[in-house]
Amino acid sequence: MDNMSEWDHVFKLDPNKTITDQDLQSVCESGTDAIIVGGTDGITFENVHDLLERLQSYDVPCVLEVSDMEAITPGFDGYLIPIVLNSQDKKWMLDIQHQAVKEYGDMIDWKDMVTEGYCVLNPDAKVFQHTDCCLPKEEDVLAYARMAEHMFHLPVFYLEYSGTYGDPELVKRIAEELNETTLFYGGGIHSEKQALEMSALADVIVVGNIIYDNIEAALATVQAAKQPKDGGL
Ligand code: 1GP
Repeated sequence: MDNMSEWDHVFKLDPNKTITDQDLQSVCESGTDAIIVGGTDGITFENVHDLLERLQSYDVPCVLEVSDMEAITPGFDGYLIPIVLNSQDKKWMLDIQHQAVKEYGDMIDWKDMVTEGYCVLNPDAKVFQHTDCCLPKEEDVLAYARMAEHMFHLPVFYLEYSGTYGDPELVKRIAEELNETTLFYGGGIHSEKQALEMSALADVIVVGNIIYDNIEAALATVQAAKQPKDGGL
């Protein structure tokens, strides 16, 4: 997990969704910087383990975004621990992480663990409802970003629009604010043009759903994200 600050593009695979061997191969050999395994619904030890086994044929780094303690599976290159900053329930910021450390603290290899400060901005997203989020205003998002960097020193701040394309102006404002913390943007990237736009602003773009809807469009986002950051549109 040492080189995460060098990532531009990651694919997020949902263990609860079906992907053919051919599409999985295309995703893994696409030139993406890493595969994140994660999702909100139906994540089990079995489906995470099955997907990891298939991914292990490829060289691409694979990290597990832990959404359910029961699904923590050994063998990943790293573990992302979400902390949902705009949740109204401290369970999603502190309590489940506390439980996980209490149970597995002796076994955790801390250098492979990265915490992500999530700010969820699509009220229709499953993750928004599941983690009982409130919709922050722009000034609130800015404050969360500042807290992530200056108060909590989180390695990652994640603007999560899962399922819908976000507001580039807001992403730009947050990107300008963060220096040490890596900015992830995820949500609704379905085309090369969108990938170019968001990757010119955020450090890392996360591409999810389109993998399952249009594999060619998904693959086209990789090269777009590899353009120089000041390339723009
Ligand atoms: C979801 O941010 C990722 O957690 C990617 O979003 O599935 O909308 O591409 P999409």
